[in-house]
Amino acid sequence: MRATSDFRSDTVTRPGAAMRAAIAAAEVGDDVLDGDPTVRALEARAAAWLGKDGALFVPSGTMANQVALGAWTKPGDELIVERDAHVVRWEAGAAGFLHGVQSATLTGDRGALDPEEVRATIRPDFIHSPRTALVCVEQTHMGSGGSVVPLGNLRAIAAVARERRIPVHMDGARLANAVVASGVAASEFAACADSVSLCFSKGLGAPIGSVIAGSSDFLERAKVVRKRLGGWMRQSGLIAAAALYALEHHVERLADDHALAKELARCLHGLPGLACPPERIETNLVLVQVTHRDFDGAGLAAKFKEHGVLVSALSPRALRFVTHLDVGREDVERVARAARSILGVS
Ligand code: TLP
Repeated sequence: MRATSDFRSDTVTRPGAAMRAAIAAAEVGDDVLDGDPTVRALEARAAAWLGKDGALFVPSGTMANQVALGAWTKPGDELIVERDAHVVRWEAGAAGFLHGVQSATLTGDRGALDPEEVRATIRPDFIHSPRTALVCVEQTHMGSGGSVVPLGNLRAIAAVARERRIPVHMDGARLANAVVASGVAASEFAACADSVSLCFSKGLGAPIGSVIAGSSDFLERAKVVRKRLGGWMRQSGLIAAAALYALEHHVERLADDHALAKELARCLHGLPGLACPPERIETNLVLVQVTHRDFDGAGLAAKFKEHGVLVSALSPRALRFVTHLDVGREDVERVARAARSILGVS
């Protein structure tokens, strides 16, 4: 049994022996001067998986999103985005800070924007209005607990945006989870967007790295933004090798994480003051609503820690458990035991 069972995020995984061997064996070069061969291989492989012309390797999912925003917008522009999206809630105001753009936020239904609301939010061509420069979608949608935004909805959003010649960016940090959960190809989801980010350091289990993919025209502009943000790295083949390994070996196994997340929800749902209906768990995130009269989210997380379980308190009323490569059935059993002990259930 591990000393702690870490459910805070799927970002916590550590590379195993085979991934470390791939890192050690990586052929590298100076990516800025000559192109690093392993980075190029990863970019080509990710672009093919996403059905895009190309992809750029960047250090993080946040940078992938911000490279896209910088490539699509000008200061004074506006983007349309779901109110709980990572780009507005979790990137420290980067859209305004880095690019001078503001966000028109809409409330989604488990991450899905209403196409008619998007249409109504697009600004008219009017001197007093900001220009609507971008629509952002997120797949899977983190804020609603890893829900898969349906392909039909993404297509409808893309149709509305394209009518008005507005590009769509997809934050696909956990796109691979959506692919495995739905059976829809990554390229089908990605076809609904003009740029797509994809993270290797979440459920795919690599230590570092994301890509931002799109058309050749988009990538020309994106390269300049990556350069400005300091995201063009040198012998980055070392980390790209881990990402390549992850893309080759860790996609299908995400189904195990999804099954484990459902199992975890079954253990917790209905305990006093906790709700996380298992039928709502679609991928590897379990959002638990906390309505206990003695504990808020942070209080419960502290109690879980005493039992060797690490979990994130996303708000006073919500805990988030995330399943990944480095937790298994015995860790879920530990959560169940801990919860019963904390809540006094025999
Ligand atoms: N999300 C992290 C935290 O920032 C909340 C997590 O633990 O879930 N898009 C989405 C949808 C994400 O969930 C994240 C990371 C990112 C982008 C940013 O990725 P990084 O952390 O690599 O910058």
